[in-house]
Amino acid sequence: MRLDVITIFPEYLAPLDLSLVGKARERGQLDVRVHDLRQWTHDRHHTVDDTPYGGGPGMVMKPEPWGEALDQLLDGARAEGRAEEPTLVVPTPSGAPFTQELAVELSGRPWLVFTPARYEGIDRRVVEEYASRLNVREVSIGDYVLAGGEAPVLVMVEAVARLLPGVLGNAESHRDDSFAPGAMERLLEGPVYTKPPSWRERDVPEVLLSGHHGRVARWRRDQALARTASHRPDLLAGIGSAELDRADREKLCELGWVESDGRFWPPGDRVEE
Ligand code: 6GU
Repeated sequence: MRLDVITIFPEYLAPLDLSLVGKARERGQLDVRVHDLRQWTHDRHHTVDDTPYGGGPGMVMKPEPWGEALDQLLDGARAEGRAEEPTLVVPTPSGAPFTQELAVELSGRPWLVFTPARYEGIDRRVVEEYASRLNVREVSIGDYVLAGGEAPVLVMVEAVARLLPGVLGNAESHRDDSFAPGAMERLLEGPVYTKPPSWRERDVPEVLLSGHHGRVARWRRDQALARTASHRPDLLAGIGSAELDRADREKLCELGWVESDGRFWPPGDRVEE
C-alpha cells in the first residue's frame, strides 16, 4: 500500500518511522511518503493561509498549494504507469466518524493520500475539485477539536496499517478486536493478566489458572459484557435477545438491564407506555 501525507509539519509524522508502521515500511509492505506543502508555494514567505471570506476568526488554507501538490502526485503516478487512483482522506473535525469499518475499507485500497490541515481548514473548493475525480473521504477521529489533522493521520495510518496482510505477526490478533465487525462481536475487550499470579496481594482471577477452556471463555464474555454495559451502553442498547445466549441474558439481567419485546435496554431506560 502506498500512503502520501501532505502537511506543513512533516516532522510531526516522524512516528511513522517507528514500531509497527516503521517495520511494515522496512519490509516493503508500506510505501510512506511525507511531503511539505510549502514546496508548492511560490512567494518568499511560503504562504499557505489567508483570511476567510465573509470574515470570522482564524485563517483558511489557500487552495493553490494543495491543488499543485495533489496534481503533482497524481501526474507523477500516471507517468510511472500506476493505474490506480488514490483515495483522498481529508481529516477534519466536521468529517464522518473514523470507525473500524472505515479502517477496514481503507486497508483494501492500494493508495491513500492524507491532507491534514491547520488553521480553520482548507478552502472548500479543494475537496469539491478532487471529489469530482477521486474517492474523497472527509473524516473525524472523535468529538473533540484538535489544532490540526496530523495527529489524526497518525491515528488512521496505525489503524489501517495493522490490518494489512502480514503486518501484525498473526492474523488471529484481529479476530477479537473490540469493534471488529462480526456477529454481535461489538463488545469491548475485558481485562487481561500475565505472570506473576499474585502481585501486591492482588491475585489473577482463579478461573484463568484453571485450564477449563469453556469456563475461561464464559468468564471473558461476562467481563466483556460488563465492561461494554458500563463504558459503552450504546453498543448494547436494543440488542436482540436472539443474539445472546442464556448466560449472556443472565449476565445482562444481573447488571440491571431489562428485557422487553425481545430486546435489552440499559438500567433506568424507561420503557414508554
Ligand atoms: Cl480529523 N482534525 C481536527 N483538527 N480535529 C479533530 C479531528 C480532525 N478529529 C477530531 N477532532
